Order: sequence, then C-alpha cells, then structure tokens
Amino acid sequence: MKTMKRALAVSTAIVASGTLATADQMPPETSLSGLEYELIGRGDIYSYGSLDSYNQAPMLDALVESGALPPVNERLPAEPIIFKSGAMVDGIGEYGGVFRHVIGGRPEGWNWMAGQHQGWGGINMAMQECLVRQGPRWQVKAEEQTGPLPNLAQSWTWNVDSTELTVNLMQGVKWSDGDDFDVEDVRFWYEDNVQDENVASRMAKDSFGAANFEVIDDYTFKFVFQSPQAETIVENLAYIQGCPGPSHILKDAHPTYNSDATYDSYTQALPNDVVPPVVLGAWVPVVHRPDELVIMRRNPYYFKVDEAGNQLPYFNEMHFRLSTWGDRTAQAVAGTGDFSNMEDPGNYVEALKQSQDENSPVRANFGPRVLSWRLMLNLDPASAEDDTDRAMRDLFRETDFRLALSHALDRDAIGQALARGPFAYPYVAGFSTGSPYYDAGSSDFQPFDQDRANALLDGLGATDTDGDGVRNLPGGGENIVITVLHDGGANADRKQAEAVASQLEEVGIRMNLRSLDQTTMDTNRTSGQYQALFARLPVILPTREVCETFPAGANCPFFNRGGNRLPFEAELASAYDAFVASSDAAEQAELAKQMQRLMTENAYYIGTVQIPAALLVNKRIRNAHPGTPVFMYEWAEDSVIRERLWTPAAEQEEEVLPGTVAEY
Ligand code: BQZ
Ligand code: CA
Repeated sequence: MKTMKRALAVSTAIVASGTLATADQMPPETSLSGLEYELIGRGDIYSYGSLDSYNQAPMLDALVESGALPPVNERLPAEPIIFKSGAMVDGIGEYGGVFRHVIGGRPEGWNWMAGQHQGWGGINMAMQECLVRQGPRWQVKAEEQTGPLPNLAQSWTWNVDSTELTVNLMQGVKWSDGDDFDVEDVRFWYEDNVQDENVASRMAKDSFGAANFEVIDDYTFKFVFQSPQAETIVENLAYIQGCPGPSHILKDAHPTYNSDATYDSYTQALPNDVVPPVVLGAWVPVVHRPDELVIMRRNPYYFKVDEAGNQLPYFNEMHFRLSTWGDRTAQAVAGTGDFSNMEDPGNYVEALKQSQDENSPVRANFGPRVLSWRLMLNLDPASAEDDTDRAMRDLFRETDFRLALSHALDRDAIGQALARGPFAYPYVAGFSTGSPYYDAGSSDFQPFDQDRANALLDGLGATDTDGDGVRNLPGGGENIVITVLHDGGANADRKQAEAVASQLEEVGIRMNLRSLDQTTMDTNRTSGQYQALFARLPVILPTREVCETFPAGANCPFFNRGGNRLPFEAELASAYDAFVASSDAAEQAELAKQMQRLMTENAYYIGTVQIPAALLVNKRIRNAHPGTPVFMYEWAEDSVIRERLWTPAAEQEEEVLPGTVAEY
C-alpha cells in the first residue's frame, strides 16, 4: 500500500502563475508538518446499511429489561451509519469508561440553531449532528474529494440544470428522547432559523444561494436555487451551519408559532442550566456545574454502529472540565486530560519536549499552518454609532489606509512575541498556507515598512493636525483612535493585539484595546457590533464559517454586513459565487487564486501571523488516527471521529454516573 507523505508547505520556490505585477512576494516558508498517513476512499470510512443483528453497551441492558428503553434494533434507523473496521487503526472497540476533555469555553445555551454555542472544544460537536460531514475528509484521497461526506442527509441529487438539490434523509433516526427525526426538523431549521433574519443563525439569511425549501415527504425535501449551483455549496450543510435542532421542542418557543414568544425568549429557550437537552449526537449533557464541569452520558438512540453491529459510541461518559484552553494542553501533557488541540504557541516548546519522553502519556503531531489571526476594521458605514465612528469607517474603506496598517506591522516581531522559534509565518489575508487552496504566487505581501505606511497615511490626509503625536481624521477631524475588541482570555490574542497596538502607535495610529470574554466576542463579531476587532479565524475552505471572511450574499461578511460593497469586494463576491457554483477542481483552484489576490492586495482585513498546531491524544485512547490534523476540513474533535474511540477495560477511567442515561 502506497504511503503518502503530504508535504503541504510550498517551501521556497515562488509559483510564477499568479505572480502579482507590482506587489511584494510572500517570504519563503519552512514547514513543521511531520504528518505521515495513508489516504483512503470516501467509502472506506463509513457507509449505510442494515445488519442482521445489533448489540448495545452492556450498561443499557438493565434499562431495556426494565422497559425504560426499547430494544436496540428499535432504537436504530433502518440503515444506520456503519464504520468500516479497515479505517479503524485499533479495530472494533470495547465499551465503557470516560473520555476526558478540558476546555476553555463555557456553555452559552443549548439552542444552537439560534447561534448559541455550547462551550466549544468538542461540546458543540458531541451534541449536534449535521446534514453532511466534513472533518473526516482529511483522510480521503484527492481523486475522491468530490464533496462533503453524507450524514443525516444519506444521499442527494441535482436536477439537470443544477438549480434543484433533492435530499434524502436517513429514515428512522431518533432524537435522544425517542422522538422521530424527520423533514419537519430540517424545514424548521432552514425556514424558521436560517431564513428568518430575526434569528442570529450561524448560516446567514440568503447565504445558501438564497434557496427556497420544498418538502416532498417525511424524509425527502429539495432546495430550489435562483441560479445553477454545484456540489461545493453542499459543504455549507456541515457543522456549524447545517445542524438541525429538535423542532418538537423549539417550535412552541418560536414567535412564528407562539404569539407570546419573542425572538429573545426563543434564543434563550434552552438555558444552559436546564439539562438534559434533546440531541442527536453521541452524548447528552446530564450535568452542568457552571465554571466547573459538564458531564455527558451516551445517547441510547445514537444512529451509528461498527461492522459487528455494536451501537456506538464506545465511551459511556464524556467529561468537559471547564478551565482554560492553556490548561487543556497542560492536562493532556500531564495525562489528566485525554485530548488537546495544542494551539497556544506559548506552550509549544515545553509541551513538545515533554511529549517526546517515551513515558509521556501523550502523543503529539504537528500539522500545516492552519491557525491565523487578524485585525478586522468594520467596513459598514450604515451601522456606525455616531459621526466620528462614521468618519472612521469611511477611512477604513480606503484601501490605502488598510495597506498602511499592514505595512506598519512587523510580523516577524509579532511572531516571536507569540513564541520564540520557527512556528509563526506572516499572514495578510485569505487562505492560510495549510489550505489546499493556498497559492503563494497569488498572495500579495505588505512587508514591514513604516515609511511606506506613513506615506500612504499622509496621502490620505490623515495627518497629525493638532501635533499630539496621533494622526487625525482627514480634514482636521479628531484623533484616529480605533477601539479594538479582543478576547483577553486568549494569551495568543492578547499578546498580538498589544504588539499590534504598539507598532501602529509608531505611525501615529492609536488603538484603544477592549478585552471581552469569548462569548461576548462571539456575539459582537457575528453581529458586526464593533469598530474593530482582533481574533483568530482559520480560513481553509471557502465554504466553512463563510460569513466570517467572504462576501456571500448581502449579509456577509460580518465585518461589512450592510451590503455597501467596496469596488474589489464586488469582484470578490462574484469569484466566491462562481467558486461554490463550480464542480471543476481546476476552475475552483483558479477562482481561489483570484480571491486570494483580491483579499491580500486590498488588505480586506489585516492579518498578523499564522501557525501550525499539534494534536495531543492520550496513549490509552484507541482508534485516534495519528495523522488527524488539528484543523483542516473541520476541528479535530470532528475529524478524529470520537464515536469510534475506545479504551481497553483495564485502562478505563471510572464513570461518575455509571448505569445512567439522560431522562426526559
Ligand atoms: C476547537 C474548537 C472546537 C470558534 C472555537 C473558539 C470560539 C470561536 C472556534 C479549538 C475552540 C478551540 O475554538 O479553540 O481548538 O476545540 O473550539 O469547536 O475559539 O471562540 O468562536 O470559531 O472554533
Ligand atoms: Ca493628533
């Protein structure tokens, strides 16, 4: 079997094809990626089918005997998802034990269709199941990368002119309270959340090709688009955008169906202190001790099995210790946590050293550069708070202003402030180097050059008219003091925001840093309520978290929500639309280069640096493929396929709530 070493980083040779005439080239890049793995076929990971018999976790036997639960074959759909043993590095697993997560987030609420998160770090993905799946695609060979993997949507077909997508849902899937999952759950998600602009859904209104929704029968529906589309757009139906919630619970809380309800009460309809919520995912939250712990127990109705007919997951219990993201890595290295996306470069050197000791409880593998940070200036004049803010946004809309800020950044210094060593590489905008769509030759670079920055700012008339060292708004306006929101709890974000502020001060631009918690940042970012904002937002695929980066539909990106497009943005929007409407990989690669060029030469936002991350998994965990990247098509919590992870009985951790499942 051929071993495929995927050296993602294009090292020194600058590709001539998309070379930019006057622009500066990206500097040479050194890759840290040590990943070695076999690429396999789409169908080698899982498929759908019915087996002669099914087994369940022994802990459920008593509940079936007592009649609290129907027998396993009645809890499973007609054709469950079957994970292939061939792709399971340690094979069929043993039931039982606990998988221990440590996270830095805090559950906001259980109403994910209304944009609430559940704490990140794998909680969202343990509860939510989506129409299609992206994470496991990291392992699929290029020639079979024809689109997303099926999930709740078992199959789908396009009509002749690709304006209608008919979707066949799995039949017989049940929610964790036993209620049937069917087309009404998907209709409610799309029509009453996505397409209802009063609901802050993760998929913005009209960003899915402004499609209409038609029910055909209980398990079939179709999206009808205004113009021909392509398979690529189906990727939007994956996690975090395409995940239906329990309509049998939420419709009664929605203003369209309940005149006493408001959109605020609807968003808050599933508060984080009321458990268990109803889910489709492998585990259900049954305990939430604020700021301390979330305990999840297996979902007895989970719709996936292994080839021996064992209903998944293998772990009975999953813990989320509510701590910090840094502590996640510390506990993984110490062996008291089982998993970490090591993504805070502050502890890279130490963690690497420890994990290389053979007695270390954890294995660490670096991937390509997929984590990038940016300063986003709000380009939407319509939502300005006052005249000064309006004048600021008019200045932000000047490309020379954004280019000036980019030239004012010493990205090497920012990288070293983040972590001494070879980890950081400059980031301007667009795809990061770990993306299959990244092309160095199409990436314009604004090297550190204060003279150029000052010349551009002078050219805009933003001079220090009152001589206090801070440039003033053109026409003798007020000082240019930019209020920048950032997540003070994230070391990497805070360090960089402070470095950026001191560097911009040197060219007379003052930044007023405001530190907020992660949830408030999330809300302000996705509602465009800020003057400027600094955050980490990966850009690997043009179809993931689309609205964070691309002008898809009138309500995107979040940093220019009102549809007041800048000239190059209109070109970018049509390149984007053409990308998602194309089924031709070569054509998409060209369109991606165009998007990259437009975003970097216009400094759509001002990137700082990009870094690789390393996945840490405890050695007692089986079936965690060593090649799983921290982030590619999705975060590792999805890509590692946690429902097929297991630990031999002898090495299992003690369960806190043995023998129990969520009660409704
Ligand atoms: C991974 C991820 C799983 C969101 C979140 C968090 C939010 C953002 C981003 C990452 C966390 C972890 O990332 O950092 O390693 O476990 O959860 O969901 O940063 O604040 O809004 O986009 O995914
Ligand atoms: Ca001044």
